[in-house]
Amino acid sequence: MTRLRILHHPDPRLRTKATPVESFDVPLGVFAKNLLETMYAAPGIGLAATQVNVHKRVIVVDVSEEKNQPHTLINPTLKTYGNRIKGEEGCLSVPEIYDVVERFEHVDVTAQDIQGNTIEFTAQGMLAICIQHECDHLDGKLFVDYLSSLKRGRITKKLRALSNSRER
Ligand code: GNR
Ligand code: NI
Repeated sequence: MTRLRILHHPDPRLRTKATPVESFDVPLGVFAKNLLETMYAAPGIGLAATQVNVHKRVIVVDVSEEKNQPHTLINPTLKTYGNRIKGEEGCLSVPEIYDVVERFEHVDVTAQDIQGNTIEFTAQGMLAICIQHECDHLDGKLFVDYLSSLKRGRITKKLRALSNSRER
């Protein structure tokens, strides 16, 4: 059981664009397992490698009630379509902040599994929202980027103060 450390906004490392996974080796499997454990422990419904300072294109999600439907997606690409739906989002890298973000209702996902096999599926609802949120992380994007600059500025200031108070 290894819990990885989650970076908090405004840490500049969260802005790194992740690079594709090329080796589907044992260390990748170990990392994916640790990412999933870290997500469940947090607790969260998704986690991207970027958030634990690993800049490779790996995400994990589990939106099930029972927490028994993990998806590990390597090198995910999305085709989004349909209506835009508003939902309240939070992020483990933006602690204690929740706000409404618009996402697409549907996504076609193409990714690889831990062995490098191609997987394709369609998602909607919370799974679609979560996958869009996680894929944004891999491109260095956070949900607060969709908010007004006024709101984002307030959030950044608040989290900076919080991290300073924890350091000292
Ligand atoms: O745990 C999480 N909940 C959540 C709720 C609404 C929309 C997205 C999310 S993802 C978040 C975990 C996280 O930060 N993943 O990157
Ligand atoms: Ni997040």
